[in-house]
Amino acid sequence: MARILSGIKPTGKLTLGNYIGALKHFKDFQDSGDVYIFIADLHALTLPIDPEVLRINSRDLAAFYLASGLDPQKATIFTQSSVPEHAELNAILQNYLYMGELSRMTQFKEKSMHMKENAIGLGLFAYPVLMAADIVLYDADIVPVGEDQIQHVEITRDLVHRINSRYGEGTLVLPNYKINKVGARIMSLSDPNVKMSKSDPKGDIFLLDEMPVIRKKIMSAVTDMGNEVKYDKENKPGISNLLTIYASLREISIEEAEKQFVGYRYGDFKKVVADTVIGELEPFQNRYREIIASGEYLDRSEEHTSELQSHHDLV
Ligand code: ATP
Ligand code: LTN
Repeated sequence: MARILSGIKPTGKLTLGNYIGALKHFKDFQDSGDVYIFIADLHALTLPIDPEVLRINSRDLAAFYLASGLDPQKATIFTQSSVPEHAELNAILQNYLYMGELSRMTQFKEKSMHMKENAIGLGLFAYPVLMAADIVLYDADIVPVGEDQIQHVEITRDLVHRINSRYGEGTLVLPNYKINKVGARIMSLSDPNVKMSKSDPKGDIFLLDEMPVIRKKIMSAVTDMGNEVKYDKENKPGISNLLTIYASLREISIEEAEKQFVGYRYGDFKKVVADTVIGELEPFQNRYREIIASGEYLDRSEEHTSELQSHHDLV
């Protein structure tokens, strides 16, 4: 049975990008695979964060995992920091990834670009080492992520090759990333040339936005001056992004989505996209609220984590 592992950082309010690129798909693996989904709170420390905010975000993220349809009877949901082996293996693996390759990581370059050198934490630079530790610790075969995380899974693969050639084939399991054909990179609604990201909230749809707010954001999404609903990332990045959002939520191809909107004006097209996003997020939010109100699994998550520790000989 394949082992599937992924995580999300509890750094802020989750966006529609996180949902479409990652969260929505985790449950798809739980009937056929051995699924481990965690709250990447150690990764959240790589940029400054208030401890109380981190605590609230982590609980919220656990509720989002459940609301997305992950079933704790089928999948193991846990907090990264409560399994000490993540940090232990991180300390070992840091000897096997090199400064040169870490400094080429796009995420590091983007996040550190506007920071003063003496304010960039070592953890931000070494972020992929901890992520590699997360992955190899569980012998994960498949790592479902959005497009921006491919590079980090690839560096993990380099590390696995390196370790296996040094210590023998099969020492570590070689993971593969899994991205969705449609929706692996959702762009900002206010600037369709930049990624929708929870730490850069301009133009984002947040998973807990109220329905009228979601509608307003989509209706005012930046588009081009044309009038044809067509996928063309170069010349129509805004329309292409909305088509991607629509197609991924409807689980159809971009071509099928394009066909549905032949002859539509931009305003009418946006209205259908807004209805679709609302149709998805309204029931999701209701489930989230029920989970938060009942507190059941959230309060038991600590117990769950210690069970995990005793059941698995992880390192
Ligand atoms: P931050 O802005 O704090 O770096 P983020 O929004 O990029 O956060 P992560 O916790 O880094 O969120 O990502 C969680 C998952 O969501 C990852 O698998 C990531 O690839 C995916 N993801 C993030 N943003 C998008 C996006 N705009 N489109 C598709 N997938 C995304
Ligand atoms: N870096 C990831 C979160 C993450 C992760 C992982 C994803 C941390 N460890 C291991 C998959 C596997 C991100 O989404 N920013």
